[in-house]
Amino acid sequence: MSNAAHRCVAVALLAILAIAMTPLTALATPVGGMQPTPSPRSHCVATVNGEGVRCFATFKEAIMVATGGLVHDAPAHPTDAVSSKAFETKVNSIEPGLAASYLLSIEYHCKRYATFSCSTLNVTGAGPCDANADLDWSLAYVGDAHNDRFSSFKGYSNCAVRHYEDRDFGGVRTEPATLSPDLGAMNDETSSLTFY
Ligand SMILES: [Ca+2]
Ligand SMILES: [Ca+2]
Repeated sequence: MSNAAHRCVAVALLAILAIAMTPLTALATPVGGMQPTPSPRSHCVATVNGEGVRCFATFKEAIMVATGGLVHDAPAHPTDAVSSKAFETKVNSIEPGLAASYLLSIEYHCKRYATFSCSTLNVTGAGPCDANADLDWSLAYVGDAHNDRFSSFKGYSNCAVRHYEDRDFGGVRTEPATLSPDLGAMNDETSSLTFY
């Protein structure tokens, strides 16, 4: 092939690539630079005994319910909860037996706990996790609205969390961990959880 023919092929390939890339770029850039509006009732609370899922318009409300009313001043944005030492200390220092509900983990629909419109599932139990490596709590199904959605998480109340691909603790599973900014191969796969 001549140099000119090589150039033609290269230009044609670049043109195809440019066309293929256009929709991705458009998707990544919000129209007019505006942030998307979070959907209402996008912060939910699930209890490990399978009582069902309750959802709230704000993260603050969800945390209040998840902690039995004891933590009423959570950060407005769930992204800030991850980096707030004050919030973590408040949640983790609730004595066993004091509250009717303990926050076991915050499961984020987005990676790195981020993005303006990130929904959360706040999983609760009747007590914190204990100091032993044994199983303390389990949630056999995260619910239709949260199934195959989690991308990052942080454990609370002394809990390490294991994520399972299928409901009832089946399929691929992660090792128990206290947090992960990116669930990697398990991104958007989790259907059930256990707490240690
Ligand atoms: Ca799944
Ligand atoms: Ca344990």
